[in-house]
Amino acid sequence: MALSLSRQASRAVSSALNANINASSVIATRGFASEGDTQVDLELPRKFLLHNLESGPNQTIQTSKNELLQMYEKMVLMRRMEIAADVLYKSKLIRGFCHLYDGQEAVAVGMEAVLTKVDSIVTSYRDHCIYLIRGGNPTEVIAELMGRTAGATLGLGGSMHMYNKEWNMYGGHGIVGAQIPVGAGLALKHKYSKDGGVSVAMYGDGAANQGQGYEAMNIAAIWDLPCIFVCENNRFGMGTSAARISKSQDFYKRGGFVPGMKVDGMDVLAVKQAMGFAKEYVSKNGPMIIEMDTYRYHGHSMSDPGTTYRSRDEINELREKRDPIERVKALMLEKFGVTTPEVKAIDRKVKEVIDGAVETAKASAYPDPKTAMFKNVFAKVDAGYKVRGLDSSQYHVLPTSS
Ligand SMILES: Cc1ncc(C[n+]2csc(CCOP(=O)(O)OP(=O)(O)O)c2C)c(N)n1
Ligand SMILES: [Mg+2]
Repeated sequence: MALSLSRQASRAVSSALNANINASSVIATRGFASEGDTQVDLELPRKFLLHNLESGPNQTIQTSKNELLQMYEKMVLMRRMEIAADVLYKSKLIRGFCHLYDGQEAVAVGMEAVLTKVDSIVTSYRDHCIYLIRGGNPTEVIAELMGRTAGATLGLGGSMHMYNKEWNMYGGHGIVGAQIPVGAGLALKHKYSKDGGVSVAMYGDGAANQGQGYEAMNIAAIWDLPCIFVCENNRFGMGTSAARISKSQDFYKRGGFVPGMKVDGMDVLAVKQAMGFAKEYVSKNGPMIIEMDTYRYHGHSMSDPGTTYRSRDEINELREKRDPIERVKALMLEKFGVTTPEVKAIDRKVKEVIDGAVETAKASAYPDPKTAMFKNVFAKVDAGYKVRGLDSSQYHVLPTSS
């Protein structure tokens, strides 16, 4: 899959930006900008749609050249990593489940521009880029996909179960919708411990039809939990379009009494603005839904070519008109004085990082079968292994030789 779009596509994206800029010199305090960056006011092209809210995020956002460069680099890193995974899968170096995130990069990057590591995230099986943006590196992701010990979970979890407690990244869940109540539970933790954090529970348009999400929203609303329910509406659940299975596709309204916002999930700055608003809102008032209007370029997983239930024209149109990477690139080139060689230098750097990650992952060993079988499942006791978490009246000891 080509990383960059045609010049014509770039132009289409840039005219869609409709950016109205005023330069001002303000010290950056948030996002990926650094202190002293010149901040610029930008008008966000797409209006936020609101549900049960008197007012929403400001349509004007402040950003800087530095912040955009960083957002661009992070999104290109994700895109290249997922494309590398596609290639490795087709060479049979990755097997089993593998759900790619390309197309949806602006959601991950825009959210993380606001969140801190005190905040928690829990997501579905489409987790590679969430792991990456929370603090992981491409070697850990690619090695995990290949089942190697250099992987995020030492090659034991695989594509759907990337996790890191240190950065409050709670996975990686294969059961559709099951992570939503976990997200509400994490919000309870934040409220109970008064650590100032919020919880982000991510789910898809398909998962939005699951009952447990609404149970979680109810309890989060009753207890005023600082939970942001992020519905990534990428228009499909496997090969079924949201239109076929969702009586209402206004996912931001589906919480009823829970306020919601619909956001252009292909615009990293809009996502950042919405997240900033939501973080403040849920910390004071209890939960909120953000529906991210986004699109997945790949099929549902590697076993789905993704072309039988949607047309190539639809995919191409999305890529040409709304690609999140091209949008930021056009903005930087046209309004922030970034040059094409600067952009190309980032692209080259990212390519080297991903090529290096693939090589390191390939050189990494598979887990020792005994470790893979027993670690985190069984605990060593004198006579052999026992199931972790059970007391001696409840388990039979497995002899070491088994
Ligand atoms: C409880 C449950 N039902 C069905 C499945 C099979 N399944 C896996 S992904 C998926 C579609 C989910 O779509 P969506 O929530 O829109 O997320 P996306 O894959 O688009 O990110 C289904 C039905 C499952 N894993 N768990
Ligand atoms: Mg979906």
